[in-house]
Amino acid sequence: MSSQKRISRAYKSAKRIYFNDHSKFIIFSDIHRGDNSFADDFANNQNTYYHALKHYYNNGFTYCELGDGDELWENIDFKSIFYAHQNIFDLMKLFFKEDRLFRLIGNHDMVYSNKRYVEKHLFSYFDKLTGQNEPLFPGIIFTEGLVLEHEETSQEIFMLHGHQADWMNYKGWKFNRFMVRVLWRQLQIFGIGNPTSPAKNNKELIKVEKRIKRWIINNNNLFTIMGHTHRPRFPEPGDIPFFNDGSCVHPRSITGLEIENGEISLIKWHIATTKDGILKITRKLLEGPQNLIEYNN
Ligand SMILES: [Mn+2]
Repeated sequence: MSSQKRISRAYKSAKRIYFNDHSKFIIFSDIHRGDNSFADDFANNQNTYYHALKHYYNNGFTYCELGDGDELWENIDFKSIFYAHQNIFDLMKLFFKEDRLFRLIGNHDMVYSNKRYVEKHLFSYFDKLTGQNEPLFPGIIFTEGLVLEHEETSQEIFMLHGHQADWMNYKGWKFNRFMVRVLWRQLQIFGIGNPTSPAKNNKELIKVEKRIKRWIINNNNLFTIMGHTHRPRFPEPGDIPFFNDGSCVHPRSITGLEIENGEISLIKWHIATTKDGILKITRKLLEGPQNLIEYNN
């Protein structure tokens, strides 16, 4: 199957929800939550991410996580990730309970396309304090795509992880996972990255972006958001409407896309130092806000 067909399939099988100008969404991807070891790229940003997510929870946002949320190549089971970042999962649980959490499949958490795996590992967890199984995300369904459809304008916003445009990470994900487990995890501790990842390989990154842009053009310039490459993208109205939220494993920050008041913005959260030397987590607007409807052409 070609990358174009795989992207179309992600679109056709996407979960669809309606939204309006009062809806608020925060879009993150590529969090790569790990086990908090030296190989856990996310560990540096865990406080920043937790603080940002709490801000969005308190302010009524719906959380769209566009894949690679959990790092299941380096970590064989979800349990070690869960206990390393339980505060984050407690927060995600609240989003889920209120029907404000949508999670997509990425190549690092492709096992979530297996419903039995999800039921076994994500529906509930063992609470070490109470000694009982407690609900985590009971009934959660991971999809390849998510489409937001505007109630009045019918404008569609299509979200996917993006590995559908990347053969080695779609068809070859089991081989890549194997290489990461036996080889790259060890090298990563010494600062050497995995060369099959488009996040670490510019040529691959450009190819993946080209394929998705071609699909967008062939599909009537559909407003599309993905992650996977870890490279934030925020086009001007009139350009190909290809957005990327970036990742949560940048060395010192996390990036994401906010949708609020019918507008989209690219934001980053990072740790800044105040005049008196206090470390403070702050939100910085990088691009926008830009009216969604202006991308409708
Ligand atoms: Mn990915």
